[in-house]
Amino acid sequence: MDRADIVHQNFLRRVASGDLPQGAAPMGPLSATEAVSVFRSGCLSRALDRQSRAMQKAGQGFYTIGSSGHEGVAAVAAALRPTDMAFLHYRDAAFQIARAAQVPGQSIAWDMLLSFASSSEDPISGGRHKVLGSKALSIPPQTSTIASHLPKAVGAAYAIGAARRHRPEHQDLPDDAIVCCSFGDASANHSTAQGAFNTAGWTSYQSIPLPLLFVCEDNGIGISTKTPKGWIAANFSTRPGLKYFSCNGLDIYETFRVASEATAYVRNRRKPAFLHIGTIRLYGHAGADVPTTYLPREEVEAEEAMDPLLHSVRLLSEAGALEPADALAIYNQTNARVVRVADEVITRPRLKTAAEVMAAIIPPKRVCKPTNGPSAEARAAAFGGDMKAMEEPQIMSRLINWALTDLMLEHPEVVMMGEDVGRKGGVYGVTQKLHARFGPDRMIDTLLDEQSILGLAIGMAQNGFVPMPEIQFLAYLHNAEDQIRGEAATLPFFSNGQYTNPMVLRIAGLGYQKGFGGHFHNDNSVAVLRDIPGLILACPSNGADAAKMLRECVRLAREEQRLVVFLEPIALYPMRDLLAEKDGGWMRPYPARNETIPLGEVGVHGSGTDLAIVTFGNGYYLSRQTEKRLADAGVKARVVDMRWLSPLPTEALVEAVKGAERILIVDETRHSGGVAEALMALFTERTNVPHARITAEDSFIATGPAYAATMPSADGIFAAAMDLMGAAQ
Ligand SMILES: Cc1ncc(C[n+]2csc(CCOP(=O)(O)OP(=O)(O)O)c2C)c(N)n1
Ligand SMILES: [Mg+2]
Repeated sequence: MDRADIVHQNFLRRVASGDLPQGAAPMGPLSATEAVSVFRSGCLSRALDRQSRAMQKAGQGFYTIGSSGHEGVAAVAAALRPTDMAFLHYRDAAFQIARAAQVPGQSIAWDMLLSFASSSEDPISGGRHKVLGSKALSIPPQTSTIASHLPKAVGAAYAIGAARRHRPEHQDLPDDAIVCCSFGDASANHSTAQGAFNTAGWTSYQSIPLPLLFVCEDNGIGISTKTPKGWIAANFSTRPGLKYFSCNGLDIYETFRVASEATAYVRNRRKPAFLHIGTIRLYGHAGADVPTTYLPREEVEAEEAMDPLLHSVRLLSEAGALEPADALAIYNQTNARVVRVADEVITRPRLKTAAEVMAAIIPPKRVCKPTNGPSAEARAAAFGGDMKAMEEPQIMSRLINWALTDLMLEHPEVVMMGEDVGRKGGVYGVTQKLHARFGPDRMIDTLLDEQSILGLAIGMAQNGFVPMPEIQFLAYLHNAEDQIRGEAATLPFFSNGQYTNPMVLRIAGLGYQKGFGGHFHNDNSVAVLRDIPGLILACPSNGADAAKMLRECVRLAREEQRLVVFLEPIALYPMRDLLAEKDGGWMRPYPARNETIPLGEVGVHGSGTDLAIVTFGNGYYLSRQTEKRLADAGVKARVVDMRWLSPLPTEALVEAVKGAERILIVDETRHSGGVAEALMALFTERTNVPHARITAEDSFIATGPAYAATMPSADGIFAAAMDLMGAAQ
C-alpha cells in the first residue's frame, strides 16, 4: 500500500480507538478556538496532499511534493500577522491555509487545488506551477531552488526599516511588519542560505533594523541524506546577531508559544531570529520517492506513529478544546470537501499556447507619480562644482555619475547597493560623491557577497524601492547569477505579474583594460544574461549614450517594473580620444536631462552604403577608429551601435543596415554563445545582404601585453571589412 494510505488508515484507526501518541500536556497561550483552527489547517493540508496524489494518478495533477508531517507550521502562521511577508518552504501548505483563515474572503482549498491542477485560474501562478503563494496573503511564490529565497527575505526585512526612513511610492509592507522565511534542515547548509544567515547577523550585529524570522523545519533528512543529529542546534544556537528559539513542531501549543515569543522578539527588537522546529516527514520526499528504499522500514513506521495530526487530536482533547470524535469528523469532512472541490477544479481551463504561458514574463506597468525632475536649486546643491564642468565634454564614468545623481535627485526611491559603491565611490569612481550627496541609506556599502547584494535589491524592490545594485566586475556575477536568473526574472512569471522586482543592475565589465587585470576583471561573456526571458541588457559605448540609456533603464524599472542589466564597458570609462592623442574624440557633453534613448533604439553613425558594421561597446569604439581608414580605402561605411543586447532590437537593426551592400558584425564577446551568433541568425533570416563576423576567441583574457590578443582589434576589423568588400568585387 502507498504510505500516504497507510498514514491515513493509521489516523482513522488510532483516533477511533483512542490510541494517541504520548507527549507533553498542552501549554501556553493558544486559545481553544485558535487551536481548533490550527488543527483544521493541518487537516486541510493533509487532505490536499492526498488529493494531489490522486490527481496525479488520474492525469489531472502534475506535482505532488507535500506537507505531511509539517502541519505544525500552521501554528507559526497563527503567531504572525497576515501582512508579515512570508517566503515559504514548499512544505508549508498548512502555513498558507492558516494564514488564509486570518484574512476575510479567502477560498483557500479551491485556490490551492487550482494550482495543483495547473489551471489558468490558479490565483497565484496562473497555472504555471504548483506553488505556494498568494498576493492577498503576502506570500510571494518561490522557485524550487533550495534556499534561493533567503537572500531576498533578508532584503525585504531590510526594506521595512529603509521605508521608514525614505518612503517609497509603492511601499507594500507596513512599518511594523516582519518578514518570515522558512526552509528545510538540509537547505540550511546551502551556501546561499549560509550567506543569508551571515548577512542577517552582520546587519543586526551593527544594530541595523532587520525584522526577519528564519524558520528551519527540521525533519532530519533531505531527500535521502540525513542531517547529523543535533547539527541544526549546534550550527545556529550561538550565531552572532541571530537569536535562537526551538520547539517541537509536533506540538501545536508549544509551537505557537515559542513562535509567538520569537515573533515578538523580531517585531519589537527589529532583529533577526532563528526558529528551529522539529518536524517529521511523512511518505518520503515527493510522490515518486519511496522512503523504504533508503531507510529501514521500522524507522519509517516509527515516524508515521508520530503523526502530528494524531498529536494534535490528543492535545486538543487534553486542553478541552475538541473531543477526538469531533476531530475525526473534521478530518473526514475536510477530506470529503477536498474531493468535491477537486472534481470541480479539474474542469477549469488550463494554459495551452506559448502565448498564454509567456503572458507573464514581462511584468505589468504601474502608475507612478509624474515628476518634473529636480529643481535648479536642488541640482546646484547636489552637483556643486560639477555644474561648471558640465559645460565641457567629459569621459564616460563622469557622465554616468552625473546621470545617477540626477536620477537619484528625481526619484527618492532609487537606492544603490554594492561593494564599495558608497564611501569609496566605486572601484572606478563611477559612484563618487553620491554617498555625500544622498547619504548611507541610499548608497549602501554592502558586505562582500554578491548573492546578498542581489537579494537586497530584490527584497527592496518588493517594498517599492527602485534598486540599482552594482556587481563590481562581470566575472563576479556568476557566483550569484541565480538571484537574477532563477529569482528576479521568474518572479513575475510565477506570480502572474502580481509580484515584481524591478531593478537596474549595473555591472562593470568587458575587456580591453590596457594590460590590467586578466580574465576576472575583463570578463567578455554575456551569454548568461542574454538568454534570460524578460531581462533587458543594455550596453553603452560612450558617455552621452550611457546617460541617456540609464534614464531609460530607470524608467523601465520604475514604470514598467522591468529587470534591467546595465553593462558598463570598463575600458571606455576613462576614454578621451578616438583617432589621435588629445583629440578628445570620445568625450561627450552631458546630455540635457530630458534626453533619453528609448529601449530598442540603435545608434547609426554615417550613411555609407558599401558596408554596415554592426557592433556595440568597445567594438563600436574600435569600429569608429577604422571608419576613416576604410574611407581612405574607398569603402563607404556606416557604424551601427546596437546599444541594447537583449532583447535583440531586431526591427531597428534590420532598418539600420538597409541599403548597405555588406554587413560586418564586430563582437567583443566570445565566438561561442556571443552576441554575434544572434546577429548572424538575424541577418540570415531577415536580409539578403552578405554578412560576416569578427568575434573574440573562445578564450579567457590574459593580463599583460597580450591583454587584447584574443579580441577584435581596429586592424582586425579593417582587414575583415576589406576581405568582405573584396568578396563583393
Ligand atoms: C539548489 C538546489 N539543489 C538541489 C535541489 C533538489 N532538492 C529538492 S528538495 C531537496 C532536499 C531538501 O531537504 P530539506 O531542506 O531538509 O527539506 P525537506 O524536503 O526535508 O523538507 C533537494 C536536494 C534543489 N531543489 N535546489
Ligand atoms: Mg529535511
